[in-house]
Amino acid sequence: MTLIYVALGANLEQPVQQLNQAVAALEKMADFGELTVSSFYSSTPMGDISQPDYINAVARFQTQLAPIALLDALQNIEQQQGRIRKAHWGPRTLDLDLLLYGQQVIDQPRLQVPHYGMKQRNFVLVPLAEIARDLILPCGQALTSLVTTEMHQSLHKLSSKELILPL
Ligand code: ROI
Repeated sequence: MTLIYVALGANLEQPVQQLNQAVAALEKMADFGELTVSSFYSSTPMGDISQPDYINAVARFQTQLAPIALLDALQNIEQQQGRIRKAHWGPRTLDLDLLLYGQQVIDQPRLQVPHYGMKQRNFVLVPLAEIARDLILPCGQALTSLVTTEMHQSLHKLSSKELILPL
């Protein structure tokens, strides 16, 4: 059994609903105990392509799946939610990125864990720190040492009202 973290992101086709649906699908995958999910955050798009703001969150659960089987399962959920991805770094209906698989370091053509971009991405680190304050990354770095005040300021945590009304 391994504790894993997944980053969720969406900026098309009612992103809040996309994330809620993805959380429900991940809950079915969680083997024992509960799935923990962070607040939802709206974030400005990273990258040069002009596109709508994203909704981002991070989820944690236990799994018995091996890393590649887990990746397949995550991609399956993306497909089921009609993943549209027009361009690399372009808008998408749903993105599920495996951030951490226990303390393992994985470097395979299809899968790099820890996720290559996570240390630079406020929309990953802030929700991750919300549910895993004391996390130490496989490289030995404490998560708290990576999260800055500016990172918090550039994200907007969605209120319960915003979660009910479609954005
Ligand atoms: N930008 C934000 N803010 N959130 C994302 O989830 C996200 N995902 C991406 C790129 C296009 C890099 N930009 C993003 O894949």
